[in-house]
Amino acid sequence: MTRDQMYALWEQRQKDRGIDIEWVKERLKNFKVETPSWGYGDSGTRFKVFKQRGVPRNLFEKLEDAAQVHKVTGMCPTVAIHIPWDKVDDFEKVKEYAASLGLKIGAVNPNLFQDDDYKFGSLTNTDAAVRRKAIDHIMECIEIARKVDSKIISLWLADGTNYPGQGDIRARKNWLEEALFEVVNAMDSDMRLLIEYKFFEPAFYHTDIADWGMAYAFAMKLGQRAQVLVDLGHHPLGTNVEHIVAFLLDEGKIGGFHFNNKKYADDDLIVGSINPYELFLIFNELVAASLDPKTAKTAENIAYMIDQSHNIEPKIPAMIRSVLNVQTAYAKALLVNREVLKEAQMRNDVMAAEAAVREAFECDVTPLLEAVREEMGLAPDPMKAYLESGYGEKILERGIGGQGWE
Ligand code: PSV
Ligand code: MN
Ligand code: MN
Repeated sequence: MTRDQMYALWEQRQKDRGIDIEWVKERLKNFKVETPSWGYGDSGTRFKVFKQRGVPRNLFEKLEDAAQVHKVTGMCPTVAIHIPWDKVDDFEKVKEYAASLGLKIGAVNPNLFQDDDYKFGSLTNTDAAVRRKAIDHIMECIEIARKVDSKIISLWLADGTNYPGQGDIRARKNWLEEALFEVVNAMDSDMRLLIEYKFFEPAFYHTDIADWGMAYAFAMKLGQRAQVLVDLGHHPLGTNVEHIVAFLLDEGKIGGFHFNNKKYADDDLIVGSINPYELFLIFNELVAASLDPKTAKTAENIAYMIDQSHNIEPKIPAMIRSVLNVQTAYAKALLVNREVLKEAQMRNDVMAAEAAVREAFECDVTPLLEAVREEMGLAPDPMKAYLESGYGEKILERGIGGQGWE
């Protein structure tokens, strides 16, 4: 059977299920995922960083690698940066170089965890001078965001304590609140502060922003410009992440995602490699919210981002795999027949409601994604296109010991 014949069969099946394929295709063509500059650099565990040959030596080369991911997937036109890892003298030049590669700079991530001064906390340090230094660093990131036309400051804090009694939890909360108010007030009205939470690590007793509720409480107090960022690796095992997503969507307080996957904790594995059903169920909530007038605007403004560490796998293929797995989960969520689901829910038909969701997950979306890519002028198989491009071999001349963790 030819690809066209397979697609025709697939389309007929979906039409018979009551799915509007043109709408699905349109949504897929407009979908974007941001990749992180640090995902192209060397990374590792606390035990070892395995240096890979060909890793970018600076931000410009990270952008070149990111451009390859965008070239084959057609859905990654922005790149998140991390300061000071990606600090350069001239950010105008970065903006121009990104544009020449068909890219833009996305979220600017301050680094408040790799300075000796932050040993006992950054924004929650007992020493006012250290808190000032941390605030000033975020202010510097706001300036950089202005220079590269970015509207997002994405904040993850490593702050926390290792032992009961080590810190005054409420005092730290108040220092943090004070700092966040100063930061948000310095931001332009169309900028957003995305507040990321994480339940442990590097702190092992208490973390100052440990869960979505704490991030939400801060975001509520801070107003319009502050929202919560959900990183899929930052919850205890068993957490119903799609429930958190649905709740935050309804509150208008979810601003972004860090996609990755976990088996145990913050494993930062390839998206969808361990639990693709969870990823699909998250997109199921996002699609539902995008169709509800109450939540459509919030859903529309979500920054989808990858946050991964490729410790043993080649970085560009790992990034492509993640992006494609995100696209697959989204495509499947678009195939849920929402009327059938709603009716089943309203008559409390547990089996039919569960089936309406699962049935979409079980659909093979390969023919759809191949067709969408062809209509976008892309190769039907982006991974194959990248592997055959020769880029992976070409960058080996950069040698070993590019930018990344020590
Ligand atoms: C550390 O847990 C982390 O993975 C956070 O998720 C941040 O988003 C990322 O590093 C970059 O700072
Ligand atoms: Mn993250
Ligand atoms: Mn993380």
